[in-house]
Amino acid sequence: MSIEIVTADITRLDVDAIVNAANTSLLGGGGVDGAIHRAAGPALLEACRGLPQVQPGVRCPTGEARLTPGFNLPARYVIHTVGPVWRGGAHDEASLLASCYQQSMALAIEHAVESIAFPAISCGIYGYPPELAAPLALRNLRVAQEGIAPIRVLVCCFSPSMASIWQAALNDAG
Ligand code: AR6
Repeated sequence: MSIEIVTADITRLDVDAIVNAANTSLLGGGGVDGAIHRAAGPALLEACRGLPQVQPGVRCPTGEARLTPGFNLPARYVIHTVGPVWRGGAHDEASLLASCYQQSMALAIEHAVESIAFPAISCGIYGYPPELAAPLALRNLRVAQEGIAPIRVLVCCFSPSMASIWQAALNDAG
């Protein structure tokens, strides 16, 4: 098992895949989504546009994941996932966030990814408390790594304060 917490701009990381905290349209937005689209270039938007809509305007329902090439990024792939909006915790937020990590890891394994970086999905604009998101994410990442060839998993935080919350959760998990 290998999980590391780093403080960095995820678009700069030299890994096989980076995960995008997207919205259901997959057509870009603010936060890490905006940064990934800017760094990958316009071909990423075209690739996302080409993904099938499961409902009008929805290319990836909340809790699911989709894979595209990374285009101008150092990463070969972008795995787009849509975290839940935090609405107090009684609206399935935890199981939807768990599903983001599970589905992203399943796609990574399917594509023989050897290293992958996750942002703190839902912990920005979507308002998920990071103290609750971190242990849940790490638990799911650990389970996803059981019984497979080792994958290097990074959680890429954008600020030292976010990284310290994730590092504490990693330390607590032993
Ligand atoms: N590298 C790593 N982490 C980053 C970067 C970066 N370049 N930029 C921001 N973060 P957010 P969400 C951190 O809001 O909460 C978009 O508009 C950020 O500080 O990007 O899942 C989508 O289109 C925070 O800790 O994602 C959706 O509409 C974490 O990434 C919505 O935001 C996630 O924050 C998704 O909201």
